[in-house]
Amino acid sequence: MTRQFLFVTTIALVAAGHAFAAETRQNASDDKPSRPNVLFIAIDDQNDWIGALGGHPLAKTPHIDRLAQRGTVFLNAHCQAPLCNPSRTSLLLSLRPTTTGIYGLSPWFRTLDDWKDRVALPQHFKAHGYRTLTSGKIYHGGAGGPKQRAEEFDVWGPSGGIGIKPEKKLIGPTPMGNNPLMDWGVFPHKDEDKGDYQIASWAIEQLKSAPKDQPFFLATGFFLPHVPCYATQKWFDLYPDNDSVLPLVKENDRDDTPRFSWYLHWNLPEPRLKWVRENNQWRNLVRSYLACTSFVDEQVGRVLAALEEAGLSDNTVVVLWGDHGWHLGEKGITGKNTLWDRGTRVPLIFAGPGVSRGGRCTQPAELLDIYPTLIDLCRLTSRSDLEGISLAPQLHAASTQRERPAITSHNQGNHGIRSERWRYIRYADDSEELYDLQADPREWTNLVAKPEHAAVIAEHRRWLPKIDVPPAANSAHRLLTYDKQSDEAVWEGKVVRRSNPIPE
Ligand SMILES: [Ca+2]
Ligand SMILES: [Ca+2]
Repeated sequence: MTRQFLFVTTIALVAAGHAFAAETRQNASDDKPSRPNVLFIAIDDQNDWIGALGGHPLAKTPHIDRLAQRGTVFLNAHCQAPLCNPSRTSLLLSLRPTTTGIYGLSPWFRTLDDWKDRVALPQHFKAHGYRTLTSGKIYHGGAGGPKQRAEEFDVWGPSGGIGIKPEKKLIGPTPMGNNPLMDWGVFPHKDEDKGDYQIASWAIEQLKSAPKDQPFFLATGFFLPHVPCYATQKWFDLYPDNDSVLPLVKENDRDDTPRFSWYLHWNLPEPRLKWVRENNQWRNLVRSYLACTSFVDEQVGRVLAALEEAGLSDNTVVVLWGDHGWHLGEKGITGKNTLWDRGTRVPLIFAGPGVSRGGRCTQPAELLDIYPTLIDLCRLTSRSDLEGISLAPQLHAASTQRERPAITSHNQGNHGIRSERWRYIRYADDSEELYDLQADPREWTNLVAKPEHAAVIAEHRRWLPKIDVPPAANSAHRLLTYDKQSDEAVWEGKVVRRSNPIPE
């Protein structure tokens, strides 16, 4: 954070404040139609295994698909960080992790002097007269005590989460510490006892009782298909119990990825492909993830049905997003923390006033674009301190070109640049990858050494973040740092050397 950047930001905020005051006065005196409501739906660890996105041919998500038909779906949308806390912080502030230094699961950005007073997306809506409500997982972790929480949203519903769970792990001990979250499978229970069912029910109640004279910003954050992925038999029955359900993987796919690519997920509780295969868990994991995705889809459907029944569909902007992707065997791993499409590509769907029906946009889009897009759709005062760019032109006409690619960063110095056709990755040690998604949608063949692609590589390098700050104070969990001079990487406080075997 440079002094100059802070100064410019302060000027911009003051200017925005004046503009807002002027507009508020104007609104009080005219009778413009009231602003649309916002229904803001987050799904944790939801990759592109959604019918409308085509990431998995068997994925059954009829309710989300219907939302996509009613609105516009971004087929090339990517998170700014492949991990909960940095991705959500980026989305809610419209700032890149490389600007805030939030790369790990902590800190909470409000604990940092630079960002403690930053106006987050729901706060900007509150400042425009909206009633703001939240339940489930929107920010990563709670916002602190009641006083701090009231600063973020007016009304707090249930926190959701796993809900009912088995007394002990279903799949037995997993490698790298037997983390209790690393579990999945068929578990008999009632859907009603799940955290996600309960937050959907709460959201439905809020829609039914929404005051008519005040617009709302209602945030609903689903936990599944984040692990542990428990579901009842009926959800598993949607998917074949044979190997046709498995994603296509290439054996030895990592032979042409740089060693540094392993450092981004060096030692984690999420098992490798080798382990899930050897322990007969691959198909069970894939089916569990899909079953939980379909379960969440049903909860989304319940909320959308309530929106319709309350007569609010025509005056409510719905945005649905996932915070990052998830591997289920591709590139030899399960879990997040990668810069490939499986780790970065997410659902991003808008519907409602100002959004074309049936739009399918293949232009690169970023989750931090949501903030300025909602400002546009709801005619709020614009802000000059956001790093996102409004998607309103694409919501009007999906084929409208975007100049900027989607950029994902995972710890300082590691960036993925996704254009309409290509993915370019550069790691902190300067190693690189290049994929032609048109010819190679699974990113199996790293083309970076091919001289004929020099121009493409140069064009993508141009988009590497110019601001690329080190981790913020008190950063922890899934943190990687690298010192070029000594060629020393440090993963979660431990030095990783070139000669260390890759952990399994
Ligand atoms: Ca997540
Ligand atoms: Ca490969």
